[in-house]
Parts: sequence; structure tokens; C-alpha cells
Amino acid sequence: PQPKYLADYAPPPVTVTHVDLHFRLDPLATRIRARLTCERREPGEMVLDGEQLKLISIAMDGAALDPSRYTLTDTALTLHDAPDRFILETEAEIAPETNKALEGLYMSGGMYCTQCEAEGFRRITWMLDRPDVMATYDVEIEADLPVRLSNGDEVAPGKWHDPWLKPTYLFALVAGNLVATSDRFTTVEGREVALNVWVRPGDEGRTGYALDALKRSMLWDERVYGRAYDLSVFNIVAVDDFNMGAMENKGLNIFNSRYVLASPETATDSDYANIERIVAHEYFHNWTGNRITCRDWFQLCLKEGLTVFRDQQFMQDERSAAVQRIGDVLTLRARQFREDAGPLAHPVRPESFVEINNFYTATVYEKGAEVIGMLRRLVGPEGYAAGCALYFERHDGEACTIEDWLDCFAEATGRDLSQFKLWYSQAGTPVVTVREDFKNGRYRIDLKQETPQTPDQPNKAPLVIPLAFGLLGRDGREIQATRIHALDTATDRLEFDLDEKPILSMLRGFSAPVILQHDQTDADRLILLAHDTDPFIRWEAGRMLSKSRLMAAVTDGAGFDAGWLDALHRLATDEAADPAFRALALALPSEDDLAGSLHAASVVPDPDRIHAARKSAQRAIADRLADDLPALRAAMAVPGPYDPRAADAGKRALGATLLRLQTLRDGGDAARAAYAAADNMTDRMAAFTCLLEARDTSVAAAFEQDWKHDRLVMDKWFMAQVAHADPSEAVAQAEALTQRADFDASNPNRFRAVLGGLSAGNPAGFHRADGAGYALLADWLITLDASNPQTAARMSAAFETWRRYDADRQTLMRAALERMRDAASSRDLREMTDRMLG
Ligand code: BAL
Ligand code: ZN
Repeated sequence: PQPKYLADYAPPPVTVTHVDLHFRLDPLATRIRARLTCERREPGEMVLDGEQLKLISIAMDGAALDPSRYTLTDTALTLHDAPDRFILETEAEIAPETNKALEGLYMSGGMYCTQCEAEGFRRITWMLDRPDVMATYDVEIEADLPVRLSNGDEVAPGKWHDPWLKPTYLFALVAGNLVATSDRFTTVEGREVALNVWVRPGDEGRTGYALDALKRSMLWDERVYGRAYDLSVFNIVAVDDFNMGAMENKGLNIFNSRYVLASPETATDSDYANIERIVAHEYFHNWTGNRITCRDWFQLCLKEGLTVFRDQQFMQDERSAAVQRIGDVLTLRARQFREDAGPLAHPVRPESFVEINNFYTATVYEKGAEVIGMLRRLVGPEGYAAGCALYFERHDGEACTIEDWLDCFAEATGRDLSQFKLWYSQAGTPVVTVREDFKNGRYRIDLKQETPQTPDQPNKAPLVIPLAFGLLGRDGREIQATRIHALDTATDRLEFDLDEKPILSMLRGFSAPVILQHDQTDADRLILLAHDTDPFIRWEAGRMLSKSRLMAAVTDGAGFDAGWLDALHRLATDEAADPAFRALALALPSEDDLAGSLHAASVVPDPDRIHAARKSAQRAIADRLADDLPALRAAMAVPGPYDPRAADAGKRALGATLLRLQTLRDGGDAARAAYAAADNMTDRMAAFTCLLEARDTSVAAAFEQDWKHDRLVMDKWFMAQVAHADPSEAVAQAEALTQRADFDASNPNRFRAVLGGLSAGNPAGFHRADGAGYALLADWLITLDASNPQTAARMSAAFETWRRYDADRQTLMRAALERMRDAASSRDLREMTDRMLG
């Protein structure tokens, strides 16, 4: 398949202004009658998209269409000599039961559901399946099923009218035997909205948190962005088989059930936090994505980067801002920096793609969100609010571009954003190097920015990088409050008159998605860790102290010094600090993070040595904290009924960290007691994974016995046993789990639990020197690709780091990539493997 290019964008000559759909649902022979109101805008043929459809009939303006007036291929229906205005009627037949790609209309657990983003609608009927064609919809669903849902408002049972213009990718249909948990919300504009969370019977006791998160999201968007909901009903449906996390279809959000269903017994604190964030994210799309959508798929970041930024703001407001920000930075570095440093690097707004499904990436989402955050930092909160207000007012009901978005900010603030726009087109993570000099009362900071080469982009121009910084005295007092310096040249210098050399607190709040190279002494880092006014910097200083120890342990077998261990002891025992923050500060950099950092420092990472170094660091910390562990753990006990909110969750997080340390000392005695005493899944999983790491696998059988009836809990069981296995056993463990009757590869959650548990959860196991991990993953991705290309292609990114490793591992990883490329049945996996092989 040929790539598509942003530069080739052209609007369609004929557009569709209204869509009438009639569904007669049947697992193997669903009939879809479509009636499209079409209008010519320019000369040219009308080419409708359609895939895997059987044509039953076709008519124009009420008369059967002569075969000479159209051409039908596997992917398109072309109308010849279409008039300026006409009604096109088609009838198609499809088999949702056999659709395991989970795109278009398919069945999951006996219910019908859809996933149309990005290009799934073309598997339902012939249509201009592109986001710049926005139409109103009427939908009728004929089926002997109690619940039949689509977008908009229900005008009669099973009949829906959506008055809001929308592109095909926001179409949705759900039908099945479902039950709702319901509530109401009155918008700031006085609109009464019925809220429903639809689930399979038996799951209705686990919907409360999603519903609560939805109401808080609706209020927040009114309060912070002035955006109110615009239909009389908002439906959320939980689906077990789903490729993504969730989908923002207009008025009918469809969710992967793991991001809806939660009860204290079955869901962990991080499940609750994910539900809150994703419910908010999908709801926020109603304005940033739905009311204003993307002109074409190259503009995906227009809705995704902005909506991730909005969900991050929401989570910071609802929970601890500092802890959320640190978590977001951890995710960005783990996923996006890794992507940016390898063969899959691409700009936030890509310029070409073969398969758009391959571009729902950390770069489009997470870096896209960072770009919005930088824009806000540069124009200030008021400029940001003014730019957003103009955007909503000017572009409501339109399909837009990044240029449309930025123009609103340039106009509202008078700021020239032409250089800032490079953030959208230039791939790679900029490296900002900081050098300090202090002489004769003059303190200088020399700054340099450089963005490394990325595929197809050998030369990079300087970006506008907002650097938030402050200065501390040696006593830890702040002598310069946070200032933002917009670094927009390759080099720059800041100067201050001071009595003594200060301690530089650079990149406060992680003000830009850059790698900071700043050789600070341990002494300076310890002062920042103890005193900086910015919690991100305190955490970052501690992390840099830990990282330098771990890197030295890997490269030189260095031991762990008392100064560092004392600093961690002070953190762990600092009762004034938020437990969630303490848990984050005690967490060591991940094995993958260390591998990436070693590679960046021109050291070939050895996954086994990294694993061993991390383990011995944990043992050293456990020994240093030994006397305090029982009391510290006791202080983290959370009395009373389980509450998923941040305060209690933070205590449980620190409690789990401490339990992990204690397990290293007592071989699992405390964890066994904790497992037996656990009355919620957060504590139970913490104890379970500690015991797996202590190689006490007996508890796995008890866990299975207790939870074998519950798919989502069993996903945790599957994943934990691989991710927390000894690296030498992880591949065999994963392989054994895939042989079980309840390993259903067509369920993306279960597939990810086992194979992702290996590739992402157990790096030393995945990178086993004999290549068994690579071979197992490649085998399974080839198998999955035949039925579900989207998930197979996405998971193939486990191989994107192949050039980091030693020659033997590179050979093995390349062989796995070549095997996947040669066996790929989809363009999805083919494109991914081609890009990774370079
Ligand atoms: N639009 C795809 C799922 C999401 O980002 O919300
Ligand atoms: Zn989204």
C-alpha cells in the first residue's frame, strides 16, 4: 500500500450532509440500508469507501442504479456522472459475529457494538469515511434485543436522531441484553441530561465510580472551559473486547470494560484512577474532537493532544497536582521519549502514513499534550483561556487543522507562534544542555538546545522551549522564584548578580518535554530534594541521585553509598510529605528507563545486569530501612471502608512499596499476612506480586480459585505471573499461560496481559539472551495479525528498541522483525515492521 501525505489533502468533490441508517441485526447476516443526502461542491467523481461489504442493492433518487453508473471494488464505490444533488441508497450485508478485528460492527459477549475510529465505518456501509465530511444522522435499529443505542437522542425505541454534525468515526451502535445504572445532570445552561452506564447483567454493582467521574467531568468542563453538554442523554457502554481504552462517539461512549467496571474487591487504586481519567477524557472530547473535529487524520493531535492535556488538568484538580504531574512525566518518558529515540519517531503531526491506526501513539497523545501545556505556559493562563474561547466560537461544527488552532492563539494574544509551530512538525526529543559559571559575583547559565536526527529528518531547527526555573541559596531558601525563559535559539545565556553560587532548579514542573543535561553535584541535588519549592524538582533530584547509582552499579558494579541511602531513609520517614509522593520518590527508575539512559550514554545495556543492579539497590534500601519498616507500614494502614480517592490511595501506594522492601528481608512472611488480611484488590495485588517476586507461587492457585469467574481480575492474575516471574522463567511462564483454555487471544486485554506482561512487564525475561522471548512474541503477533491487525501492530513496538542492544540480541530481534514483516497479513503490521527495520 502507498503512503498518504498531508501535503496531498483535498476536500471531496461531493459531500454528504445527512445520513439515514437502518440496521437489521443478525450475527452472520446483518443488513444495513443507508440513505445518503449528497451535495456536489466541486467537479469530480464521488468515491465512497467500503470494505468487506456485500452489495445487496444500490439506487439513486429512488431508481435502481445502472451498473454502468458505478464501479465497485474491494475498497471503494465510485459513482460516475453523479448529479449536483441526489440521494444515494445502498443495502449492504455484513457478518458481525466473524469480525475479530474489532473495527466496524462486531460482537462481544453476545452484544453488538461498533468501533469506527479511525476508518471502521467503511466496514458498515459505503460512505465518505473521512473526518471532514460532517453530517446529521438518523438511525433505526431492528433487533430482538432489549437495548438498542446509537448517537444523539432517542426519538422512539431503537430510533435515534443526532442533530449535531459529525464525521463517520463518531458513529456508534450498541445492542444487547444490557442493564444501566442511571443518574441525572443539569447543565449550566439548564439542560436536563440522563446519564447511563450500560453493562452486562451482574456488573451493575461496579458502575458507580464511572458515573461519579462522569458527573465531575461535566461540572469541571463547565467551570474550567465553559463547555456544557448538548444532548438529553449521555450513554456509556462497557465492552469486553475492545482494542482501545475507550471511544468518544457522540453521546454514546464505548469503553473497554476495564475502564468502567470497578469495585473495591475487584479493582485497584490505579484502575480507579484510570477510570476517572478516561471517563473524563472521552467526555471532554465532546467539545475537543466532536463539536470541533479534525480535517484529516494528520491532525489527530488537534483533538488527542488537547484532550489529554485537558484530562491531565482535570486529574490535577481532582487529585494531587504534584503526584499527577510526576505520573504524567513518568508516562511521557517511558513511552514517548522511548518512541522518539527509535525508528518509530514521528512528529506530533505526522506528514505521511500507510495505516492511521499505527499513529495513535504516545507522540500524538502525550507529546501532543505537552505541546498544549507549553503553549499555555508561553501565552499565560489568560491568553490560553482567550485562545480557547476564540477556537470554540470560531470553529464549532467544523473540521479543523493545527493552523486553525494556533491562529486563534496568535490572534487572541498577539503572539507570533510560527516558530512554536515547529513542535508539531519536528520529531525527536530536544536535549537542553545547561552549564553554570560563577565568578566575581556574576552567575551565568549557558543554555544550548539540540534535537537529534530522526527518520527522514536529518536537520533540526531551534524550537521555542519554555524553561521554568528558580534559584536556591545553599541554605535551601529560594532566592529566585519561578521564572519562565523561552529558549528560542540554539544557544543562550542568562546572567545574575549574586553573592554566592546558587543552586539551579531547572525545568520546574517539567515545563517542556526535553532531556535536560545538567551535571549537578550530589550536594546540590540533595538540597533540591530537601528544599525546592517545586515538587517535580524535588522528585527529579531524588531520581537523578538514584539513577546515577544504578547506572554505576550496572557499568562498574558499584555499591550503594550511605549518603544516598540516608536520603531515601529521610524521604521514607518524612511524615510531613504526602505518602503518594514518598512512594514515587522511593520508586527506582525502571529497567527500560535505565536501558535507554545507558544507550544514550553510549553504553550497550545488558538487561540481566540492569535487573540485578535494581534488585541489589532494592535490597540495600530494604536493609537501610529495616528498623523502620514495621512502624512505617503500620502508619500507612487505612482504617474504615475502602475509599478510592487520592489520600487513601497514596497511603496504600507507600504501604505497597514498603511491603515490597520488607519482602526482600523476610522472604514473604509479611506479604503472606497482608494477602490474607487484604479486603480490597489494591492491597491484595500488592501482596500477591510481592509473593510472586519472593517465588512463593502457591498463592497463585488460591487467587485463581477465588477469581476464576471474573475476567478483569483474571487479567491481573495472568499479567502478574509473567511480569513478576524470575526473568529466567518468564518466557516459559508466558508460554504456559497461552496454552490455557482461558487464554483467549481474541480478547485484547487477555492478550496484552500475557504478551505485554512479558515484553513490557519483564524486560530481562523478554530480552533473554537466547531470543526465546522475541520468538514467542513474534509468533503470537503473527497469529493475532491475521484476525486483529490493530492490536498486533501496536504491540509490535516492543521491538522498537532493538538497536540499543548487543550484536547477538540485535541479530535475534531483527530476525523476529523480519519474520513478522514477511508473515504480516495486514498493512498495519507490515508498516510497523518496515519502519522498525528502517
Ligand atoms: N479517539 C480514540 C480514543 C481516545 O483517544 O479517546
Ligand atoms: Zn482521545
